[in-house]
Amino acid sequence: MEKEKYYLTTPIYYPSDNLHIGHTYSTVAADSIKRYKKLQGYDVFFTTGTDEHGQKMEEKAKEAGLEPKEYVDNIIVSIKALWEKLEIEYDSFIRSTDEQHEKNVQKIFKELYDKGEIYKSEYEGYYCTPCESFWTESQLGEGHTCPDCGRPTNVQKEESYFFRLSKYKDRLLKYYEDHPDFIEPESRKNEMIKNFLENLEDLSVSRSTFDWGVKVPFDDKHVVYVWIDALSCYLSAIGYGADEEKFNSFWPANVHLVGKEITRFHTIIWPAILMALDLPLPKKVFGHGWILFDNDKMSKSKGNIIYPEPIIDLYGIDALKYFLLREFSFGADGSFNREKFIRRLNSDLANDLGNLVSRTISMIEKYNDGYIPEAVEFEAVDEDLKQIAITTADKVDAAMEHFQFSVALEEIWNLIRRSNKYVDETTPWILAKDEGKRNRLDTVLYNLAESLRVVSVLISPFLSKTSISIRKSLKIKGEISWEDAKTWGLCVAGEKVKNLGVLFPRLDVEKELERLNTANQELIDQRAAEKKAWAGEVEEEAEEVAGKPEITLDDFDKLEIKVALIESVEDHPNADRLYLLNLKLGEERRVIVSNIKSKFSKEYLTRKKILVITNLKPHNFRGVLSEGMLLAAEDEKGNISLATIHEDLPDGSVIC
Ligand code: ME8
Repeated sequence: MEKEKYYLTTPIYYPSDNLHIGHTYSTVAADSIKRYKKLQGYDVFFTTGTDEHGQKMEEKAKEAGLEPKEYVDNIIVSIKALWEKLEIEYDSFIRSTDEQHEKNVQKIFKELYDKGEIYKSEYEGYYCTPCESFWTESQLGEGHTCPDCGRPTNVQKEESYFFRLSKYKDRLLKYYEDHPDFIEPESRKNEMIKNFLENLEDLSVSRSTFDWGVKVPFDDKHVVYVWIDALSCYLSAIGYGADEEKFNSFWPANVHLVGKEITRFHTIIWPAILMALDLPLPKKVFGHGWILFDNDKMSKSKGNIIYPEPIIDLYGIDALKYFLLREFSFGADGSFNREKFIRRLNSDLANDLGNLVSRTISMIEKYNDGYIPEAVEFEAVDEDLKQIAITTADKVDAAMEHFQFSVALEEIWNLIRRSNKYVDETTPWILAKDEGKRNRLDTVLYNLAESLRVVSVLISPFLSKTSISIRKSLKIKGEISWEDAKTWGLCVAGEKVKNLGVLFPRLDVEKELERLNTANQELIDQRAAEKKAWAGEVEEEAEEVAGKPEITLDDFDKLEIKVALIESVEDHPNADRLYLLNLKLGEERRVIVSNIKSKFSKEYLTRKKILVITNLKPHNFRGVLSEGMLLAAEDEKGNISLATIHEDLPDGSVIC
């Protein structure tokens, strides 16, 4: 039977070499959803990517002294490396500069224009450059600031194409009503209706003040508004315009995961565009909260950015993923705090999960030579454990229906804690002292192994590395499925367990705070140093392009440049690549040595009038004294043109 398709996306990120843990939030969540749905038997397609056009990027590239494409190409490498480090299982990394995508954006724009959904007019409004958004006065924050990012806006006027967004107000409201799960969490839906839908105006969808974007196909003075470009990436990634079968099998998306500040684009602009294109709408847009640092927004200028890399290097991917998904409620803002992070690692990963794994495996080793025993003698407490174990998956499902990761993990940890309690209740170390309790001991050990196996399935979408370790340790072979978490008795008696050592060591809070802080600061410093070195290089290059340092007229006056007639050309007797040019400058005769042999023939040069610096200190080139230097222009490819004069002035004339 064909698997049901499930299409899921993260935002299409602005290329930045500075992605912090906040940026990893959507991606870690999406990766978990992908693994969870896959385990349930869905054919999942997960898209992420980069949103590379726009004025901001054009400016950044300029600052870096690069062409925009060259600039973004460099950054993409670091973004992909981060996703690889986090073992993110995406299926498509779409770039808004991909050729097919650019074609799609033009096709979409033209289709909307042909349908009368886009028209040309003039725009005057408050423009926020970082957000690349125009705002009306009523939408602005205090002091004419951008309502999205809080930064100052400036008034700009330009000719623009407009999308008839205002006419979609009623259809959007009706869609929200008919599809109560379209916007989650619920609070964001109310915000959208109250803050944005009520005063919906037509949307400016082209820019003519910068160049770095997809050209409007029928008016190349304009580039397409970055948000149309970026949102359409969701379509391009699954074959829009190229592979209709694939596209139709995955569209509409099941869920777009986005940060709260871009929910508006995904729940108002995007559905309206799709309605105008007669395409079905995504089933859900989930606007998650922001991760703050100690309740403050993370920013480079505040120096409070928390990078994921040091956390992964010190504690592993699963520790970071667990903290992000467990600590914060996905829809709300949350604050990262190092101490909270370490304490949670200690309590949940070391004490609860790590402890259950190590106790179970070491007791099987100690009391049964490492072999999983058979369960033969049951008591009420076993049934209690079993019931909790096999019903946890349903509880996780209920939470995951609304992407409540923290609730889902809390349910799994209830089972882990219940299993640890089961050890304390059944006291295997006492049973082991009494040969008559052998069957009971075997049953307890089997149940513990089995409960751990169920845990390994349940945590697999969220802590995939740990899940694999546990399964290896219990010798669970083959693929697992979500159903395995609802079934009791799949551990095979007689298999020999493998001790993999400590999965999550207990951490000394003070010591780790210091280590974590230092590692993060080192990365901040290293990145700042790299930026500085890079800026230095760019400056040097710019200087080269801009030319040599300023000179005064007096400096220039020191040069003597004259018109010289090349009377004849000879090969240098001692150097294959050099010519000797015999020059006539009025009454005077001179020889200069020149390296233009590979560029010009003797015939070409003979009888040419050229410009020569005549007061240059003579220099001996391989035994021939050169009395001056000719002037020529050279381009980047090494093409040379000799400097000469247009008027037919006599040789010996002075350049002034
Ligand atoms: O907005 N906590 O890209 P982007 C949680 N290109 N999430 C955070 C965060 C934080 N501290 N900081 C950033 C864009 N994010 C557009 C998207 S989609 C068609 C175009 C999230 O790189 C932010 O909320 O600025 C957003 O969802 C994502 O990172 C990418 O942001």
